[in-house]
Amino acid sequence: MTTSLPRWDIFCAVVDNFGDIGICWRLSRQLVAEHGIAVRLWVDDLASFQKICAGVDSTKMQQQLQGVTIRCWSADTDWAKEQVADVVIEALACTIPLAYQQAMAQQSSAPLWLNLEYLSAEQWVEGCHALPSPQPHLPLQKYFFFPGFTAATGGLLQEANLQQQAAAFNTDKMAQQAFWAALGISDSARFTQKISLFGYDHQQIASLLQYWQGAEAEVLCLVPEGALAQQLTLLHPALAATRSLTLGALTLQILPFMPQEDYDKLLWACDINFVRGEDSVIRAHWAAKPFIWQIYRQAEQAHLDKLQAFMQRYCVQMPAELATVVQRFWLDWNTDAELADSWQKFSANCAQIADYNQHWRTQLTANGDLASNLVHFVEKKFIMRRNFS
Ligand code: TRH
Repeated sequence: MTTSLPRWDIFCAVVDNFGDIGICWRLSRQLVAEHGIAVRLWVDDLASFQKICAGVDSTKMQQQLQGVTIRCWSADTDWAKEQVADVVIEALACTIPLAYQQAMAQQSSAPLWLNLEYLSAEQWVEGCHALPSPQPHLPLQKYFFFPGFTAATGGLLQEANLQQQAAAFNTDKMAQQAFWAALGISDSARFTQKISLFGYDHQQIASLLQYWQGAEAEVLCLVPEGALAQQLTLLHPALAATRSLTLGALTLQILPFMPQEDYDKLLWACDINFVRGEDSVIRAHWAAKPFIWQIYRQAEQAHLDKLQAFMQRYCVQMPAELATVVQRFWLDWNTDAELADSWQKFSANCAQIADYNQHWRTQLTANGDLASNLVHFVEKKFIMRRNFS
C-alpha cells in the first residue's frame, strides 16, 4: 500500500524587505528535507524571493526548487481549480484568499489551519501559543502558532545539521579562505575584527565609522546592499563606484545580496554580526558570535517594548555588568543615540559575550526547532481528530 505524503500549503505575502519570504522559504525547505512533507509555497512577490534565492525565476507562475513547489500567489489565481492541502499555514499575519478559505470549509475532512505569527519574546506569547481561534464566517478553526524563545512557544527555525555545518566551517581554513576569496577579500587574516553590518539605517552611523577608523585594530566592515549601504554611500560617495574603501583602520565593503546559505557563512566567518528583522537575528543566534539586533521599527515605538522583552530574556543569566554593557549598545543601536562610547565597551567584552552566546544557543536548541514543533503539533491534532470522530 502506498501512502501519499502529507500536503502543506504555506502562504507568504511579502510586506517589505526579506524577512517574510526568508522565513517561509527556510521553513518550506526544512519541511521537505527533514519531514518528507509535500510543500506548496504561495508567494506574492517572486522578485524579492529571487534576491535570497537566485534559482527562482520571477516570471514563472509555478516552479520546483529544492523539492518545494513554488506558486505565484496572484490576484488571477483560480482557487476553485486548486486542490486544498491537509495543512494550511498563513505566515506572518497574511490573510489567505476567501475563496481558498471557503474551499477549506467544504472539504469532508477540514484541513488544519495555522497562523504562523511574528516573533516576540514578550510574556503573553506563551499564553496564546497553540490556542484555537474560531472563525465566525466559516465552520473552521485556526490555531495560533508562535515562534519564541521558551519551551512554551513554537521555538525557532533551525535545520537539524546547521550547528555541525557551522562547526565544520569554523575549523576548515580552506573553506573559510575560499569564502573570503569569493567576496574579493584576499587578506582576511589582516583584520582584528571582521564585522557584518546588516541593518536599516542609523542617524549616528558616522560616529561608529569614525571610531573604527581611528581604532588601533584593523576593522573589516561588510555591509550587505540595502538601506544601510545606501546611507554609507551618501557619507562616502566613492563607495558607489568602488564598493570598497579604506579609511584609517577601517575597510568598508558593500556586499551584493547573497543566497541564504552564503549569508549563514558570513555570520560564521565574522567576529561580530549586526542583524535585523526576524530571520537574520535568529541565524546570528546559531552562529553564536556576539551580535547586535536592529529590530524592525513599528509605529509609536512599539518595537522598543519587544526589544526590551527580548533583552530581558537574553540577558537573564549574564553577569549584571555584562548585561548592562550589552543592553546599552543595543539600545543605542535601536535609537538615535551616539554610538562610539557604548560600542567601545561592547567591543571590549566580545570574548565574554561569545562565551555566553554559546550557552544561550544550547538553551534555545533544547526547546526544539520550529519546523519539528509544527509537525508534532499537527500530528497531535490529527490524532485527536481521529480519536474523537
Ligand atoms: O529584511 P528584514 O528587515 O525583514 C523584515 C523582518 O522580518 C520584519 O519582521 C518583517 O516584518 C519585515 O521584514 C517585513 O530582515 P530579516 O528578517 O533578517 O530578513 C532578511 C532575510 O534575508 C533573511 O532570511 C536572511 C536573508 N539574507 C540573504 O539571504 N542574503 C543576504 O545577503 C542578506 C543580508 C540577508
